[in-house]
Amino acid sequence: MTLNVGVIGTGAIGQEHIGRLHGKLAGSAVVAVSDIDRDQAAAAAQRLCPGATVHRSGQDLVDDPRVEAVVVTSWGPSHEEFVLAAIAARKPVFCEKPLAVTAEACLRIVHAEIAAGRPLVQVGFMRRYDQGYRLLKDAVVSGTIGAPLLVHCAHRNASVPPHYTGDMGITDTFIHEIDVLRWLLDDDYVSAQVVKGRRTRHAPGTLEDPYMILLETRDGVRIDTEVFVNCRFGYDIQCQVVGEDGTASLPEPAAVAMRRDGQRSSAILMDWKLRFVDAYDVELQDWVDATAAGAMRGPSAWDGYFAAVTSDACVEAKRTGAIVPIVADGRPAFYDRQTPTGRRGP
Ligand code: NAD
Ligand code: ISE
Repeated sequence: MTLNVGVIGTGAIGQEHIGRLHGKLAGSAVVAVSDIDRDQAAAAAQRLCPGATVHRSGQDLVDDPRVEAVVVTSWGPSHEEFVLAAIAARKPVFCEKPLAVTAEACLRIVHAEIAAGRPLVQVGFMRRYDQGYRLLKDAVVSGTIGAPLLVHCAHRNASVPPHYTGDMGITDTFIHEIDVLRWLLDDDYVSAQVVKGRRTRHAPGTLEDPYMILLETRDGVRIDTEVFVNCRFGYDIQCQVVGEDGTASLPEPAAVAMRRDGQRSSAILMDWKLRFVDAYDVELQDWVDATAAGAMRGPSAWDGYFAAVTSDACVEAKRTGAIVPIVADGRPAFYDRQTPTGRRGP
């Protein structure tokens, strides 16, 4: 059985996911694509999924009877429209993060999904599928380091493109930590603070870079994260949990250790595509398998909503310098079904 997928948005990650869903993973094929840049969509289809229909709009793609499930990889501000269209058509939809750009928009998706009567939405929080984060969660859950007290993280990108502006350090980048740490600790957040410091001369335009984000969880765990998106040296994701009896750290990606010319060195990956290549594969294979079986078990629309509430609070904290409370609606019982393993899955 092959799941026929339509992909809306054929930019960087859209092309990555088309390559996965058409040829790399088992049980799926990409039968339709669309992008506001139609030429780019046509070129991507020709290269990655020849024969796929190139639709004029995302809505046309959703309406295509051959499309059984939808993948949304367009720019964040367009996600809400396409996810709501897929829900209206009762088609399962995998949406890259962020689910939508505001908490209100995410809540509209939550309400539409509940009204549809069955889970249809998965959000692309792929770090939950990364082997390193899974091992780290096992270490925390096993109690080996005692109760978690503090978490130290860094999210560093070598550089960012010109369209990366404003608060994208939070809404596009830190949103990964927001989701994965909530899953890792099985906890929710209660407050956020942002501490800005000296600005790197490598930051483009008026972008503020780097800064520190401090989160407090319901259980009292304190999390500090350095967000630094023009660090130059590579793509670097760090996470260390400090417990009552020890610490546990995210493993570094495997790299050959070299000795040469009086130096010891090992390569650092330069972007997210390679750093999380296996996690994306596992994530999408799981989505294909679950979708084909009529289930939905990954990060839910509710997780997307809670991430947006947190990211909205971080944006306000960055603007005001205040410690901002994080207040979300109560989780509807509907979402208990999508998290069968552990308190919050996947
Ligand atoms: P990109 O700019 O390379 O590609 C986005 C594409 O969307 C472009 O081709 C653009 O023309 C298209 N698009 C924009 N509005 C559209 C609309 N209304 N209808 C159809 N197409 C439209 O960006 P990207 O890096 O591929 O990011 C896309 C999404 O994926 C973003 O939400 C981003 O946050 C997310 N992303 C996630 C990860 C991850 O690690 N999970 C990594 C990269 C990007
Ligand atoms: C990008 O959209 C991603 O999701 C990457 O994982 C992240 O590291 C990067 O900062 C974002 O811009």
